[in-house]
Amino acid sequence: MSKHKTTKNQDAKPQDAKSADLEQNREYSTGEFLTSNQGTRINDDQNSLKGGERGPTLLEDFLLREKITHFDHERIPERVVHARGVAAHGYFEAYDNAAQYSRAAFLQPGVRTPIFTRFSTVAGFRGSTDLARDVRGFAVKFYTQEGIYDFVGNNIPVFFIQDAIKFPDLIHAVKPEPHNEIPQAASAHNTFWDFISCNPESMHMIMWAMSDRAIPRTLRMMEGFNVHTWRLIDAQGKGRFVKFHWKPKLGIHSVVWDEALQISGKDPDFHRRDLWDNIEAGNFPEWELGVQIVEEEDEHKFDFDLLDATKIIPEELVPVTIIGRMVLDRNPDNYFAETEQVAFHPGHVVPGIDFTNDPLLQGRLFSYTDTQLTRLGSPNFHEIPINRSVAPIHNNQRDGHMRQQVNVGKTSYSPNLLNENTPKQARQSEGGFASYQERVDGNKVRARSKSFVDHYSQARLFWNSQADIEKTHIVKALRFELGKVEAESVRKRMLILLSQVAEELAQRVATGLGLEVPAADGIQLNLAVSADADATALQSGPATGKEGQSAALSIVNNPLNKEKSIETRQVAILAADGADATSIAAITKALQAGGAVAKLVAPHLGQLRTTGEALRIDFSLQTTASVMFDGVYVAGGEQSVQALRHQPDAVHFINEAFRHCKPVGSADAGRELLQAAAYAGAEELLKSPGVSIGSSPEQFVTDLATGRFWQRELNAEPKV
Ligand code: HDD
Repeated sequence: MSKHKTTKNQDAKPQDAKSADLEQNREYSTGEFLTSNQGTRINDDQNSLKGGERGPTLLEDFLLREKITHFDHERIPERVVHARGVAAHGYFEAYDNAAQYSRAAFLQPGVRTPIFTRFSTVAGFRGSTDLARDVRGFAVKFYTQEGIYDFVGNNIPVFFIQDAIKFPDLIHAVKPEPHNEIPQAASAHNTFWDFISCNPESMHMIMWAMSDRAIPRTLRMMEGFNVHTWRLIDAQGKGRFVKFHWKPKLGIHSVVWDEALQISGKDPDFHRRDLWDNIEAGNFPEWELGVQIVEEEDEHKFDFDLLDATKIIPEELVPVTIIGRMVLDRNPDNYFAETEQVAFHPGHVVPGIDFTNDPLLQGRLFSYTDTQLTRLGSPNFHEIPINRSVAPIHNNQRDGHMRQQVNVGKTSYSPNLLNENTPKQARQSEGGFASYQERVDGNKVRARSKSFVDHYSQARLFWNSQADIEKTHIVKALRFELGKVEAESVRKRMLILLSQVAEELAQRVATGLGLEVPAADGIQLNLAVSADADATALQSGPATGKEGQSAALSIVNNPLNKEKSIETRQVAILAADGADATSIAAITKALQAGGAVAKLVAPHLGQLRTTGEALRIDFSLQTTASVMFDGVYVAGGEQSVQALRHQPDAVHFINEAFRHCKPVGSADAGRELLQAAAYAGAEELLKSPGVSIGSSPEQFVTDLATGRFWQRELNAEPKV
């Protein structure tokens, strides 16, 4: 049963400062009378007021009018990007080493700060699928004692463009096309790739977006980045450059594209449900916060510009130091009030954190408050409970739509004599924010720095760092996406851009498209230049001589995935009536011991007759599918196995799990079902790694911890 109760004397909600603050606005209705918005108790909410039982409704009916009017205005504009999201409450805890880099109060040793984290997809509308190939937003609101700090990042460490002035173009290109509003939540269409093909600065980001990073297994198993280089200021006022990373405790995991397509139909709320269910079950998602620190004097020691948001700092060059952790431990009470109305802004900073001149960041600093005025309707959006700071607010900003605060007194200006010249400015020693005094010197120009021009080297580093299967997935993703593009001119230009990253990549994609890779000679690849610019000077040469690798860029080889765990993994136990109770008990016990979740899936719902006690069935074959699970295990019992053998849904279940390279196991008797299921020939399936028949449940658990058995895919389609 849900832990969310509607009465006030519920089991104690965790009373961190923000939860206590929200309590002022919570409404509990259990046992209460129904009232109008004015507090008048309602006697009849089923019938409108009429002139006679069969007569017209009267304008006098204030209850009808109030109810319908409120309903008519229930919707607000969805976010122009990141419309689809899901969020949870939790806390951030600073480790002892954080304070050496920043004087921020929430980074002092052991300080625990309430947070609210919202994950999102970027392109789809609010009702779109969770499993779109897309960047995931990763936004964390810290309710610190010094005011709100917002971390507004993504699960990918770079971005498509280098300057914010291009953001509307990028988003117009990726959103559904304007004439027919097709396609929903997808980049696989003409306008997106048209834009990209003219805009080589996107190529590094494209590599990430076409990789499995863009289709996470769950939101709990992805990294988070604040993309730009930021600045941390320590207690002595010394500034350092910083890149932020969230490192997931459960490692980084993804689904495969075919699986994502199936999930979008079977359960478009897959990620949202996973986050909700795991928090309800007490499996609190956790990330550690890491920083890459660069001393100011080292700003120019790299072969890329720290201010360029299309570049990472490879972890081999500057290691990530872990400085704290975030735990999500409470679901919101109300989706609209919290998840929809939360308003993030990269410009919400506290003393100890400051900006850099990254031109993408600089433009963002304008956009986020501006967009809330349309979305939330008033400059008072900071008063909405989820946005409200736990640090007190005193200033001379006044009035506006829906003002909640009742400002007492007659002064609303500064300086003044009538109110002791307060509210007063705070010295830095009193917590006052003072902008970092960076020296700025230059002509006023609309221009791109030449140090931003190399567009392919890091894209190539990413490609080189991928395992074989990851390269194959990138090739397949590009074949899919460009295959959906109708304009051959765009496909060809994209092949040229890919050839600038890696010839092998371009060739493999071209084979799938049935095209040759055109020569790049004499073609102006970068069309994103100003009218008077020297386009040649702004043209990036192909990536050359960069054959390095970085394990942190791969999922398969990622250091975060070294620890093999089955925690919170979902396994389907396939069974029909007559199943062997002992085999079900053994596998369930083994899975639960490692923290995985076993679900009984059978041809029908209700109770499963077994050789022992009857068991409650979690899903019928009609209400779930193998794509909902990380592995499948066939229960023993001749009668059960024979029944499943003749169920196309059961056979398909195994086939699909096998095709998606998941562990497939069975008690001894299950062999026959697996043989019946083998789409690529029984022998191949039965001998494949990750298929365990009649071995101990522990073997299946080991396979589950391994995750996916990619060799199957590489064997099945060796030429991709
Ligand atoms: Fe943005 C929302 C992340 C570039 C303009 N952005 C938004 C959200 C995230 C990001 C996570 C959703 C926050 C939420 O859950 O409410 N955005 C990024 C990152 C970027 C980035 C990591 C590049 C490094 N964004 C960016 C640019 C602009 C915007 C360059 C405009 C110049 N973003 C917005 C916005 C949104 C937004 C229009 C829509 C809803 C909102 O702000 O509150 O202002």
